[in-house]
Amino acid sequence: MACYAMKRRLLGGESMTPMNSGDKPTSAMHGDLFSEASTPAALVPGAYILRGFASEQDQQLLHDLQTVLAQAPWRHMQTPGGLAMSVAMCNCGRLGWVSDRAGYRYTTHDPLSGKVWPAMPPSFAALAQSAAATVGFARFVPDACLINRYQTGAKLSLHQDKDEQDFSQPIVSVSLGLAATFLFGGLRRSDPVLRTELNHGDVVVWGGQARLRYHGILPLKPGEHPLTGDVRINLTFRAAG
Ligand SMILES: O=C(O)CCC(=O)C(=O)O
Ligand SMILES: [Mn+2]
Repeated sequence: MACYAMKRRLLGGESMTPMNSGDKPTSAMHGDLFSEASTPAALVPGAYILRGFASEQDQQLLHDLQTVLAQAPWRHMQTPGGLAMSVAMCNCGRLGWVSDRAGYRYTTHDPLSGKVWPAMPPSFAALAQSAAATVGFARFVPDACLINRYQTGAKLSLHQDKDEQDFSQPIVSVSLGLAATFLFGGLRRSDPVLRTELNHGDVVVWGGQARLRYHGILPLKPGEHPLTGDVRINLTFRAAG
């Protein structure tokens, strides 16, 4: 219990103002169709949900996250337009994704500390590679892990992951803690959007023809998770450089 309390202190942060979403999903996914643990289910061609794939390693992942956070703390990056993002972020791996007034890009160094980003914990890399291989991306070697922390009301608007060099490599996205609604659209922002609930331990992998699909997260609902407290943690793995 003491261990959980410590994790929750380190995972938590300043309070956030709830935000409203402008996202309007146009069709619904049925979570119960995809509830069997670790059986990959195709969301659309090239995109898969592996329910509970990370559940067994959850404590290890959260433990290793503390080591990363001790070197690169949470921060709310600025959008190029100058607004603070509602999701708090940090990075580990050779490359880290950053956003500021100059735009979106990958850097080898944390702008806050001037030091290289913390190393990617072996538990992170192994999980990402194993999830990717399970759905056919056997050569995936992530060099970047963007770590997102959602507090109540935090959201990620529909966007494409397109700052990476090689779109033949997939995205691997791991959910820990509170559940959130994942939006998965098409190749244009205006395309219809599927929605599905992402729960603790779920992993989504998208690549191939799905690699550049728009996606996002609806504002996080308040809640309490035994391992993360009042937040959702997402680990997004990419082969960026
Ligand atoms: O939190 C998530 O599940 C998605 C994160 C994401 O899309 C990103 O970091 O680019
Ligand atoms: Mn993304």
